[in-house]
Amino acid sequence: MNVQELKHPGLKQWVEDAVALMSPDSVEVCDGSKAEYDRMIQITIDAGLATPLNSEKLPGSVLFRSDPSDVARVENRTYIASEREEDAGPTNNWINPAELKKIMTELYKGSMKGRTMYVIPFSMGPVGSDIAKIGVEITDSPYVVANMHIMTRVGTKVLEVLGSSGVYVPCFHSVGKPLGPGEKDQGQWPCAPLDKKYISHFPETREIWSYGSGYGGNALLGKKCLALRIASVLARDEGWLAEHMLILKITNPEGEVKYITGAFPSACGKTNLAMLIPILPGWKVETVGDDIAWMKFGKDGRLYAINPEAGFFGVAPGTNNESNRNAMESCKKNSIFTNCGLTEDGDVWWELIGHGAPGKEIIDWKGNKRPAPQSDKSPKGEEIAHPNARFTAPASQCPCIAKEWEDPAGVPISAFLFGGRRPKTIPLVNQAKSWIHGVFMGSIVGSEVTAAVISDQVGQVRRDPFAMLPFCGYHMGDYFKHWIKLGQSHDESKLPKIFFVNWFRKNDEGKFIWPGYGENSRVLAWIFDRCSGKGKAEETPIGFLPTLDAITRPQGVSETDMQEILKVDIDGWKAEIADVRKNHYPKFGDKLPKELYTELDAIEKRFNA
Ligand code: OXD
Ligand code: MN
Repeated sequence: MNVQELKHPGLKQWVEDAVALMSPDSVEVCDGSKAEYDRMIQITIDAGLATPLNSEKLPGSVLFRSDPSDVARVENRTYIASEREEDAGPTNNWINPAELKKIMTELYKGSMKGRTMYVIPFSMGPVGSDIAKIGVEITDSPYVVANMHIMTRVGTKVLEVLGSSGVYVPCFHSVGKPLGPGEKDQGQWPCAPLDKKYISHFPETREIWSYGSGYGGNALLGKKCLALRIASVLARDEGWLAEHMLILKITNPEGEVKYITGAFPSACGKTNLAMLIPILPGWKVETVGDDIAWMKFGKDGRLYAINPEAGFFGVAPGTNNESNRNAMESCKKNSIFTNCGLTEDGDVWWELIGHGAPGKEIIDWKGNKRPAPQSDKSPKGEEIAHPNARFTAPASQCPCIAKEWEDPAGVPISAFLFGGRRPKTIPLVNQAKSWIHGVFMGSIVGSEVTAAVISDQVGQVRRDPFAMLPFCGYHMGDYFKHWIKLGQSHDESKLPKIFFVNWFRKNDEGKFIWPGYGENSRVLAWIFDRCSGKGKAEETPIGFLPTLDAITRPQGVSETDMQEILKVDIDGWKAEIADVRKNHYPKFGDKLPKELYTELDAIEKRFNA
């Protein structure tokens, strides 16, 4: 489709203005067809950016290698440009919106020369769902178009819902690498240097402007930018929740079904939990979403969640048939791999994939030939796949996708989980005493830093409230307030119950006590039962903990181990509370709701009682 055929006058004008600013050689409005996807992939293959993979092992799949300077989300180049700095809050970067638009307009001038501008109408959530939102991304990257095809619903059907006056979130994206006459990418991933990259959000006008990066959340603007940063602002204003949460469907042996959502900071096994294979006989766990949940109240007063995405953008290293067989199956075909190793037989390889690589050589993520690894580990410090290498796979290919994953009405949520990597103190599972206590739990979520995140802070606990720190489009203190307000304005008995889980407790030798993965279904079963008013628990100063016999023990976990991970570590909690009081809550200044200090005081008092 060409721009002239657009039926929405505002959208047409916006595209025409962008064309005048960015000067692409040509413009295409995406229709979302398979033919279009195939064409995008062919364009990237012809430009030397994509390598087709072995058509028997990974049919319809390709591998990309990005520039080494463009391998992850760039949090220090990500901006919440609200009118007032205090509305962005202390945990977001801020630039005055007019000033930022001026800087970026200069960068966008002629930035698409030599390239095609693609106009991608996309829906976050099933097309036409009341909970869904429409965005339109303008990009000069066919890699982005292909990824958006998998991660969102794209094309003509979205324009039909938008009609001639519908509301959409306008999203600009340019890789920031115009081409001179006759110039081609020739295998060189196009992007701009770090100090020219901007991932900008304008919360009042609900706009997204991204420049200089072609990678992941910086460029696939439906995901973190729209579905979390902008949507969190919409949710605050409209009385719903846009959260960094997976969505699970759980069925017990009696056939009863419950849905739960869960927020975990990066590197805590969220995708693995979203696709868990339960070891408990008779229990079934299915996936509705692995990263983001949008939740609105139904007429019955319950919260209903949709997964706004249509695919998985999963971290490859560490994914194998033991840790996540369903993810391995999901990316067996029609998938896009980025920054993985390439084996001699045209297969992908990454650290902890579960096997060595065939043949003599392998090509690493930087395009260098290296000796093929015999085991599933690379030489230390010389990864063959980048630690943030990714697979983009259609959710519909997931063997455990729930049949209602695209239900436009969403699924009713019974429980929220919060979690993090906490080697000490935080028990295996703990149920909040009330909504406000649960909000308190969410506000202090923390996770031990692993080498994959920030190497110079390994072992320290980094607080990441609600796992939203990099994704909240406004002041986090106001975000806490929004959660508290929802509790106050709804019938608490119909709200999800809140739990804190921790699969990562370690013993004094530094070994994990709890085996995790499928064994976590033992904990999910207790949570499920608690939501039905069952499941044995004991009230403690920190919340409801399972009694020792309430959760069956996995092999290799002794009764003493179980006691250890289910007890209240009084000294550890006192230190935790002191840390929150001294180092965490003060960051939010006077926007930190007083109700949270009241919770903190109450827990402290219970210890001293
Ligand atoms: C992600 C993240 O990539 O949370 O989903 O970092
Ligand atoms: Mn995420």
